[in-house]
Amino acid sequence: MLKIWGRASSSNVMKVLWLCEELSIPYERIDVGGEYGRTTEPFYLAMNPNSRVPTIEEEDGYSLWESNSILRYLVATRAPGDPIHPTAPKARGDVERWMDWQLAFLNPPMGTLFLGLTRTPEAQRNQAAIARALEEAAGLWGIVDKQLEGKRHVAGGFSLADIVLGPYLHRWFALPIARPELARLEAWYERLKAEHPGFVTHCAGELA
Ligand SMILES: N[C@@H](CCC(=O)N[C@@H](CS)C(=O)NCC(=O)O)C(=O)O
Repeated sequence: MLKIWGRASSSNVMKVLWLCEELSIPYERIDVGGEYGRTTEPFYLAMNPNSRVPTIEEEDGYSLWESNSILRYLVATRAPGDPIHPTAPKARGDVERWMDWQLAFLNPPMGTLFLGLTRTPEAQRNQAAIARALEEAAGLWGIVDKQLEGKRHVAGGFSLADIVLGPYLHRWFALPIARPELARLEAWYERLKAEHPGFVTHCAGELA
């Protein structure tokens, strides 16, 4: 059976768990990272030299890290041709650019906001950095809001683009911050909750 190494509170692990639910992929998840540690032990470093989660491990010993690469790999091996990761080059490009955008643009300010406001004691918070991240993230979510004009999903039909943005979308709406009104973004968030039980189970819980 597929092994998923990583604590369920990690946004990058959440993406993988949600995809497994969408595609009915059986797996065993093992808690590592954060309070569970173990990611600096030799057996883990041999699979993932970054000491980060998630890492997946196949029965034949093959292992893979980088959550978005894991998503592509799981579709290719478990559901090749599934529209969740389109094969036509332009449709695939439309999905993959949001996957890269999530890692390159959205992740840094959302990481600062989430870690700053949940895992850092109030007295130790860098309020200036949090304010800058909030402004930056608001601009980025504004781009997604505009992209959603006349659409139910970020890129064509439901796809990996929705999955990689989902955990951060939930945090955006769950964090105690002053958000600009972005009606299409909020409607998409509500749609994901109503139509994707895997999103609710794995990505839209209490912030921890
Ligand atoms: N780009 C990597 C980032 C992985 C990453 O930074 N994971 C975080 C959790 S979201 C982590 O491992 N933090 C340390 C830990 O949990 O011990 C990916 O997408 O998989």
